[in-house]
Amino acid sequence: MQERLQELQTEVLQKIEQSENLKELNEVRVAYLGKKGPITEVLRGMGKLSAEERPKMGALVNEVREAISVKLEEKQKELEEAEVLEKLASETIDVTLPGRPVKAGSHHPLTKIIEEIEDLFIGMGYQVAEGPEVEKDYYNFEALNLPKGHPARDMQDSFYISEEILLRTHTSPVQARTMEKHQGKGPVKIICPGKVYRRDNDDATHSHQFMQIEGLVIDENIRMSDLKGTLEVFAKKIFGEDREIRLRPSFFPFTEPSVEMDISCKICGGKGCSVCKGTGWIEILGAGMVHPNVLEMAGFDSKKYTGFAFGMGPERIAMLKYGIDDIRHFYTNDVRFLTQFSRHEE
Ligand code: 2NM
Repeated sequence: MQERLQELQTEVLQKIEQSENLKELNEVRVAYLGKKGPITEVLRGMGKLSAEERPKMGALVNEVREAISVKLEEKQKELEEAEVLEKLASETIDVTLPGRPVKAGSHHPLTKIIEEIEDLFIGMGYQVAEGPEVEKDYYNFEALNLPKGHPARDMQDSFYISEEILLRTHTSPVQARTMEKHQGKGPVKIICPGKVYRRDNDDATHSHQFMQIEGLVIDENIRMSDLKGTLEVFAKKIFGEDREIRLRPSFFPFTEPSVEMDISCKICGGKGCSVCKGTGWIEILGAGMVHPNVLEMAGFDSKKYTGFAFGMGPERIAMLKYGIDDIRHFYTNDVRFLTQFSRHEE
């Protein structure tokens, strides 16, 4: 029995020494010192010993167990320390390495031009007004002097949802709604940016969905000269102080008289090139004095109040300002296009 114990001790101590990690060490502990282990077995066999042998043997077993425990504890400490060191080594970070750059997004070029135009008009005392994109026929056409059967409201040109509901074809219904809210009392001074929809085939200069910005001023004694001065300030602020403007007579159902505004071509300096098609002038917006029918339908006394209105396409403004050749660039969101505007005049 004594020999068996000696053997066991040598064997266990060796196994402990050979353990490479805490899991293995614990397996050794369980295998040799556990209830079903060989040491317990030796203890059980002590019942067969004589009265003299028993205490001697008992002392020896304790000695062996003590030796194993001490060795186990030593090894446990050693392995624990090794594990901590290994963890520290594997988690080392080099704080001197350069950081990974964070890719910041940028404002969409259309958002930028719209906000620039909004800011310009806010600076002149305008308020920004918005309204629904799904609109009543009444506000989109009727209230704007486009009665049923008018050629400019061809069913083929609009997205109708029902007989009386459609996707707005311009932002003018927002202005009709705002005028109505004023209950015949001026002044009204608003700028209306937003999405509009038309049944067009998409190409380089047309899109079935695009943006519009319209302005409206109503007060007593508003004259054509107020419109012209306002548009001149706008053109010079957006395109540069060196630009000239000119107004040409035109027609819109909701304004009378109506005009279109051109700016002088910067590319050729007025001599004529492909952008201005040889004329030296580039068309950028439509405008006019609000038609008395429009004022009256919205509840304004057209003998007391007059007003001017204008409308433009921010896509076209941005295309001219930044030299963009295809309107579809605004909607396809190619980052090679979008990132070109990330540092513009910031
Ligand atoms: C344009 C051209 C001319 C316009 C008129 C109105 C309203 F609602 F006040 F009558 N809003 N917008 C207008 C006038 C729009 O876009 C080319």
